[in-house]
Amino acid sequence: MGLRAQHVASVAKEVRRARLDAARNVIRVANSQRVDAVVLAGDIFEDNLVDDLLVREVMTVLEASRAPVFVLPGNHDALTPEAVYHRASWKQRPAQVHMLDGEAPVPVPGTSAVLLAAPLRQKKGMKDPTAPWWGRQDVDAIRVGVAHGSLRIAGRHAPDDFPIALDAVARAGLDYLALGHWHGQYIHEGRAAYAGAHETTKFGEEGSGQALLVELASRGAMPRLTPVSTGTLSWRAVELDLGQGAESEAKRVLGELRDSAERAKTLVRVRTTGVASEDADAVVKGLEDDLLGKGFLHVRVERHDKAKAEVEGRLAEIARGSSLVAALLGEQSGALEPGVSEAGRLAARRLLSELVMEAWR
Ligand SMILES: [Mn+2]
Repeated sequence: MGLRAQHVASVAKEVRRARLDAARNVIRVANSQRVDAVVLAGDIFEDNLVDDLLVREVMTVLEASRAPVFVLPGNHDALTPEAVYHRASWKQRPAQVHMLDGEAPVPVPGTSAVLLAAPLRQKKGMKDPTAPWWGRQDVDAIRVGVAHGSLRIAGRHAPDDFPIALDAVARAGLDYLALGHWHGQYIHEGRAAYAGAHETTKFGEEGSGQALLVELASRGAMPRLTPVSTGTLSWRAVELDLGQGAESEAKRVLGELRDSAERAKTLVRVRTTGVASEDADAVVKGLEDDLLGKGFLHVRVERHDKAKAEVEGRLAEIARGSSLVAALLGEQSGALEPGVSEAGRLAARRLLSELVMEAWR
């Protein structure tokens, strides 16, 4: 809540409003499924500077929940002295909204389950937030951990990202571990999961716009996990390879976007790549106007292509310093091995263009 959405500044207000709508969806599903608890595993707020008006709007959403709502401070809304959770506006929250800000297990009313919380008190940290639970299995109840950080999966976490042991569930004797931090829904070995951000935050983000319905029958039983769609906006990212011919590519992109269900709720990003021919500018502009005219919420064209003349100029420059490159470009055809075919020369030229563009990036 309170996402600044500077990447889509012109519709930031709509994007922020959508996040409230999606939160209402979470509570609506929770009510219709008659859940025992709603667990929000951190980063409810973008930061601790969010507007008080937003804090009150979020409360109004949570007030509609029939089940108790448990809120864990994450790294964005960490429990620092300046935390949003210390404000008067948050302290006036509805009676069914509880903070997970302590170490003692929190019983879920009407069930035999307890929540173990790992509230964050800083933005970054090297320690596993679940470590204090390890080896403490003295509770005869369904044990649900609630933590915020990154599962220690190679390439998917930074050392200061509150790394979480892959076997945290076994170490702490948990039935289930509710995780927050990653935006995409991710289930780890059936007993730990990121539900995902309830609404997508940016282009190219996968698995967000969801919540997770978690059913725990008894201590030790495998949880039953059911993804629930809660997002309201769709973020479509498409690529336009101008090297493949601008006209046909523009047609393909238009066709790809034709099936967008609700255009007023769809943001589109078109990213151009490849070596652009002379007619590319006009075609790209035409495509942008076309899409804007079709009623999409937001259309952004990002040019990552290179003008043909520019690439040719750079190639010619390189060719002056290399007889092989010059030969491949066909400027000194005599320097090539007699066996090199015209097709081979063209392929080499294309490869060189790509290398030049790669170096530019
Ligand atoms: Mn986070």
